[in-house]
Amino acid sequence: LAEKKPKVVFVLGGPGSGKGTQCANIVQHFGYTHFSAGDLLRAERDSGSENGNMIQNMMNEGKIVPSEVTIKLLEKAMLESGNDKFLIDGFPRTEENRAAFEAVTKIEPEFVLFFRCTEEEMERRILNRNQGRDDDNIETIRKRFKVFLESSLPVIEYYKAKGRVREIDASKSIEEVFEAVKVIFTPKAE
Ligand code: UP5
Ligand code: MG
Repeated sequence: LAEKKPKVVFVLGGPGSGKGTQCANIVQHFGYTHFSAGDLLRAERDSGSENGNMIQNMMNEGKIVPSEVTIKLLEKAMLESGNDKFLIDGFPRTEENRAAFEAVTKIEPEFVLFFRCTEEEMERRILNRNQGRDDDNIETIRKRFKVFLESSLPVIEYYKAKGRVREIDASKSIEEVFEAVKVIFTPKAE
């Protein structure tokens, strides 16, 4: 995978900040292939894999699945896609995730898109979503928020220190957020 020198953008933000929604828009306009780590893990869980129960239990507690499981799924998806431009949504979620991904794939992100949103708004969005996700109940949502603050924000801080973070106010409407996203993805004229 490293030999193909793929272009990777990590798309990060709290639960319900709009990562999946905006990634779908970016795919339409900018030719990226989108992989949500959460979606890949849910598909793995539903495939009858030996890790299925473990994944289900971790997700119900809002905990982070061991890096090697998630990284394998991401690598496989990227290799099979045939594309060389990827949006990786909802990963890395811990410093350990980040370091393991770098060590295994030798890939560093072009930049990190960070959707900043208030918890109040994220909670409202998740509770309105109604897509039958087992982790979309108020108890698990609170756990996901806690894990995001404690484990995932440090990843954003790490990339911020490297000047790699592009932050967007994600509490606005879907259209307004995408206008800000477009500015970031549009190549600047020299
Ligand atoms: N919506 C979106 N944008 C809106 C806007 N601007 N205004 C109003 N409404 C908006 O959006 C959520 C809802 O809000 C939708 O109904 C949408 O229409 C609306 P969505 O785009 O789905 O937000 P997203 O940020 O993708 O929310 P999601 O719930 O998917 O985020 P999580 O980060 O919580 O979920 P994920 O699937 O990434 O992870 C789930 C679990 O998997 C984790 O808790 C963890 O247990 C596990 N996991 C790992 O262990 N490792 C990983 O690497 C990844 C996940
Ligand atoms: Mg999502």
